[in-house]
Amino acid sequence: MSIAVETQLSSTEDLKRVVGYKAVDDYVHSGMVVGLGTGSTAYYAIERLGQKLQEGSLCDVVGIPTSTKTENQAKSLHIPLVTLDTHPVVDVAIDGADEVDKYLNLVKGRGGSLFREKMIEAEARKLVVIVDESKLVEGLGMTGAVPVEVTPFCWKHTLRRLLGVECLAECNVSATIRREKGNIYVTDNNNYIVDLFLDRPIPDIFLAARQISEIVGVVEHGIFLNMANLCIVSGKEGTRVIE
Ligand code: ABF
Repeated sequence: MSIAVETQLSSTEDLKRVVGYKAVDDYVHSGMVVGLGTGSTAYYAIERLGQKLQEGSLCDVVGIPTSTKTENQAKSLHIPLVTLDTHPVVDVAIDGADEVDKYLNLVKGRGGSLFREKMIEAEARKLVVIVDESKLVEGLGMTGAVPVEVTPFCWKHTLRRLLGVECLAECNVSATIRREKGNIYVTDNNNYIVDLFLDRPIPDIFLAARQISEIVGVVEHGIFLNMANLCIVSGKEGTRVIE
């Protein structure tokens, strides 16, 4: 019996659920405007928020969704939704990440919703990142793509310009347009995503972020610098908070 419980608690879904629930339990209070992240970990935070509003242990909370997927989940749970247009200050935002370094800089967007995430989370008084420990890295850019949202207009040109980003040259950068079921993936903002792949961590992440942003045709990139206030991390040993 105890073995079954232990196995269950260390499943990937449990690792995601525990941080999602903890983020809401510890950082969301009645009356708050909450940025609702996107992804399979943020899913559990939204689930928890819906439960607490339903049972009445939280009230007067409104959410700002960072994707249409999250918007649909929040609506199904009857979480009242607003936008930055009417609620420009976000008390707390809760979201997952693809990579987290020791300074709490992040790579995000492998799930496809980086632009809305960055726009909303940039306005958050507190950004709570929720991950399992597999997302913790020594240097950013190594475990998968660094996503860049680009305009559909002349995207091949923008992709070539991204390949030419000077400070990525030493990481042997390669780039692909993101596809889904054979078609080019289209974001919630009707843009495309170029995924950058590197063979080593980006040496100067601030310079890389700046050089990528300077390319006309880039809408936003998935490098989130100096935005996260804390990170709740789950592992087989339990959860911990990095601040
Ligand atoms: C979003 O969800 C993205 O920015 C990131 O790509 C992803 C992490 O998702 P998951 O929790 O499913 O690993 O926040």
